[in-house]
Amino acid sequence: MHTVVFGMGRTGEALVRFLLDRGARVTATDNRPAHRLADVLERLAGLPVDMQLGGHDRQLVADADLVVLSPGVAHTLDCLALARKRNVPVIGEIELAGRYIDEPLVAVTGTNGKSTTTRLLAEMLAHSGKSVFLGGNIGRPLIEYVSENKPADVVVAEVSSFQLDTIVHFRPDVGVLLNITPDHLDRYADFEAYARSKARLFENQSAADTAVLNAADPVVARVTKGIKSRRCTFNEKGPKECSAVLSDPGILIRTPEAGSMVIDKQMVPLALAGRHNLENAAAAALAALAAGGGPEGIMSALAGFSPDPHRLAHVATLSGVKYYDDSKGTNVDAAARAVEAMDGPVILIAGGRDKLGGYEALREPVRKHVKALVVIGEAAEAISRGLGDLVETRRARSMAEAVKTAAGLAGPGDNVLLSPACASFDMYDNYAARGEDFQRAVRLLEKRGL
Ligand code: UMA
Repeated sequence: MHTVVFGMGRTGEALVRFLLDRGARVTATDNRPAHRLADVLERLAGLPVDMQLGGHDRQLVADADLVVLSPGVAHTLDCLALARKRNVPVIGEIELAGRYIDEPLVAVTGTNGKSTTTRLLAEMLAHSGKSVFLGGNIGRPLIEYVSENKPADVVVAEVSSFQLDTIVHFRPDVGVLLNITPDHLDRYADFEAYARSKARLFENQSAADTAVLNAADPVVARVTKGIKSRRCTFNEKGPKECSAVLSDPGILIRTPEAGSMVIDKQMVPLALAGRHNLENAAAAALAALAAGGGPEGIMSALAGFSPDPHRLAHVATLSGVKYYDDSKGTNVDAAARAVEAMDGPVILIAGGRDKLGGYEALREPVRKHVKALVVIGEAAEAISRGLGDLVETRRARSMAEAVKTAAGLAGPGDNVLLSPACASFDMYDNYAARGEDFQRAVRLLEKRGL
């Protein structure tokens, strides 16, 4: 069995190990040349894997029996055509992993709030006494769970649209779709194609499976019209058989599994401030109940929850200016939410790899809350064009320069916010590396007493 693995990042490495363990002949390929893959090559040294680096040869898949793609590799690549023509399956990593997972699987997707909801949900199940594997787009490829062979009670996965593009039979017992707003339009033909990709989460579900859906999102409603799954909805106006209603005092949840429960707003920690986080908490609670969690576990997980280190994280307060790292704000909607969550005027640092959806959704929040913009990366020009008429806009060539410029524009009571509205890949390996660079630059200011 000859398997060709596309992409040699975190997923590719895990795939190679899994496939070799199963006795497959493996060829791995990556766009990047060997010197830019030194770490992974070192870790895989001595293993019997053929490599084709620095590009993907058209003939590479000619004698393959199976092709497995990393999420970052577009399933529309030209060189995959030959495999498809020969009826060789071209699948993604979550499809392959899903075929070996027998335990209950809960998968979370949506444009924003995926990671917060996925982590919260995993915590809710853990606090309900279940052993949980947490992985997928959030960090650990699902195939690592299969390789480890340490069965958990529940597998909780964040899944991206990229991962859903390459499924065939992938079928979560519980699927969560939080919201759909423009993102990744650099990879999809249009918004509709992106939205349809998200709905694929439910395409193999039956009435025995659960779909947790945002009742107030018209795009979610539209793309999930025909699904066969049992529906549990959050953002409902009034209670239904399986629903969560968000109101002033808190979240009213009703499910056939647990009856009624109320999550008092006072119980939701500061780390989950804002309406969107109440939505995330409601979705996580519905999914946790569907996967065997209990009300007590849900409440105690909520009480102890701490956010992602690059999601609206307060880094420092220097000369009365607060610095926030929201590097996880990788699309326009996320950045708009971050700007709106700030208390006081904002100096916004934005930019990176443009996702080509435009910056329209940021205009109103920028007009209302932003004092000045500092733009970085490949999208600097596009952001200046989209928002520059609203506020003073400066260009910076590095994160250090951006932070310095923002500091110069800020006064006591202001907030310097990195919420890029773009992907990080023009300047960094990932959003975490970008956030760390921002935090380093802020600490440097602190050290210099600025
Ligand atoms: N590559 C090619 N050919 C291509 C494109 C890429 O060879 O045509 C190579 C790159 O040179 C690189 C490798 O593929 O060496 C990277 O593979 P990858 O982009 O799939 O990255 P991984 O390290 O495997 O990480 C992936 C997810 N990355 C993406 O979807 C871009 C991670 O999500 C995920 O945590 C990880 O698998 C484990 O499941 C990150 C992400 O940015 C957080 N996700 C996007 C998002 O959240 O917006 C979808």
